[in-house]
Amino acid sequence: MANPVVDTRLSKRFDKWDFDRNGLLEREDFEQEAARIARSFGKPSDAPEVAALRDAFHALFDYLAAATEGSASSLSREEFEKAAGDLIYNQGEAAFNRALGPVVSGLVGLCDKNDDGQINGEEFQSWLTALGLDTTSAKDAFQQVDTNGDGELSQEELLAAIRQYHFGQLDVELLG
Ligand SMILES: [Ca+2]
Ligand SMILES: [Ca+2]
Ligand SMILES: [Ca+2]
Repeated sequence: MANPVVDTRLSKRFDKWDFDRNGLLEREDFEQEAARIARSFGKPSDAPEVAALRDAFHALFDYLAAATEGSASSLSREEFEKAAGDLIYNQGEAAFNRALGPVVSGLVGLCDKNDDGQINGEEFQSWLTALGLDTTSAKDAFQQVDTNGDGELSQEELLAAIRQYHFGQLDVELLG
């Protein structure tokens, strides 16, 4: 399954999530990432949407840690790439959606200003900004993720785009 684009993307994801740059992914790193995203949306740390995103990142960490044979409290780069790679390439879409769904739903919760459960063009701009992503091609990125073309990004479309990104089938970054 190995392919250079795909490996680079997982490795980049590791660097991004290793918040304290100690070469290991820990629960604390995932918590910091959730807090950083919440801050960039200007949400207080005790807001329910922030708690939901933090819980989702915790659950994702626990999932990945449980999938490795070594220590359950941290993941080396190799362990992360193996566990995340297995989830993405071997376990199928349903397992991927179970693991990443809460994170996507937490992000939608923070971003969804008009509270309709979907992300429109304006909300998508704030998503990209909060995740530290390039907004210059936001319009093009939006259209690629909006596969049914209804002008809204559903959670299903966002999840599918994240999975395709890691398969190297789509060049839209959604998680930073
Ligand atoms: Ca770390
Ligand atoms: Ca919305
Ligand atoms: Ca859509």
